Amino acid sequence: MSPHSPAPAAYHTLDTDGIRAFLAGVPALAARLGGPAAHWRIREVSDGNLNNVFLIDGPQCGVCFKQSLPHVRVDPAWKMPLDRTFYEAAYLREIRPCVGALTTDILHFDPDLYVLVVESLDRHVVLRRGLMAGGDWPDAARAVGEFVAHGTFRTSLLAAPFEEITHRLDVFSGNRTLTRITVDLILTDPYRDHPRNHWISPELDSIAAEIRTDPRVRRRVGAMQARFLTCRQALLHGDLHTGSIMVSDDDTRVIDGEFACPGPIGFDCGLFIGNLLLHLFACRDSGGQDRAVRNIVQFWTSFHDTFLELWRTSARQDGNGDAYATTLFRNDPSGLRQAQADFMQDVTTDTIAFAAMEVIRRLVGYAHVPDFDTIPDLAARAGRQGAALALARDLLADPGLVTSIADLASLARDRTG
Ligand code: SR1
Ligand code: MG
Repeated sequence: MSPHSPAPAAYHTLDTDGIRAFLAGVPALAARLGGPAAHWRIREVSDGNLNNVFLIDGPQCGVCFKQSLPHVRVDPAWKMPLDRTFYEAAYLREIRPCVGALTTDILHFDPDLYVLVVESLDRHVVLRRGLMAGGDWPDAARAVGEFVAHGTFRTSLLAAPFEEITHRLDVFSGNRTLTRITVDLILTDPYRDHPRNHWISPELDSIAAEIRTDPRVRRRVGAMQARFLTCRQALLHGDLHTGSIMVSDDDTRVIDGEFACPGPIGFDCGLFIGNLLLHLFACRDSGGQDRAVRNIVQFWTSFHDTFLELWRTSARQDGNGDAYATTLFRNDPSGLRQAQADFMQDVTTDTIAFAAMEVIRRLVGYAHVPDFDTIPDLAARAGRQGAALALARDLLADPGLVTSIADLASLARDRTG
């Protein structure tokens, strides 16, 4: 399967009648929904920036329908190729065997209409929206850590020989449309004048200018650009913010893998932690702030411990990954432990830098987060955003400021005032 380019002639954007007819024409989906198609309830739930998303409920079951648009959903003037649902489908096929029910099951992909159908999560809420409403899901951050650990370890050269790994990663190197979005919006635009950049108030002018003019920030951002584009450690989700997580009382799912690409593991970790930091700075009550700090630490502990456990188990079972090969360390267990600690420290360093860059792009770049909308007073909102930006600036300017995620969380907590 490979994506069409340019758009196939058969492509058209489906409205609710079109969706009903489409689903009725796929026997497995029609059977899953049950009953006559005329009885299916179809509602639009598009929440992200890029695609149309609908939930369809039948008498038996529900499904989630997602279709690429030939433009950015929230900005029709921004034209975009359709191939993103192809990559999301490919990511789900790749990752589902690694992470099981921590993501959704793929039910159907149509390569002409760029339609992806997955299981419906209609008893779940988007984690970002839930956190903004003051909710708490004490197991969610741990589950996301497990997702990242399994998904990245098992698509890395720690887990299998290069013949099994690199050609699978190569597929996702083709995800150029959305990788360009990441390169521009996260890694480049906030550090230059660009019409897409904006912020909520002139009170942020000075910190935005400082971020752009500090030579230490510039050097670090350059290094992180190179790291993102050259370090093919594993298959990344690529857009792991709190809007890409669905939670219920007893279940957590990672969705929206359309930005999947090969890259450094700390990128996924950094985006998730960056969004938890943004939530922390947007929280005004100490209970919410405590929970945000707890979520950061729980995510990291879960990711770190699960990843290392997978590595140790693989090494004990004579794992045949070509990186840090078991044969190299057969008579040197302490050498392997040190190598593992060094590897995890590199992931930590990447995570802190990418978290800082995610904070910056979500406040002075394009695609801001809504978390701060919970602060009605604009000056107070700008004050909190300024504090988050100053922390991000300091983290990039001084790589020695914090060297662990626990220290990052407590420094951020101190800076919320
Ligand atoms: C034009 S896309 C803007 C952002 O939305 C997605 O969720 C990604 O975060 C992307 O950077
Ligand atoms: Mg998304």
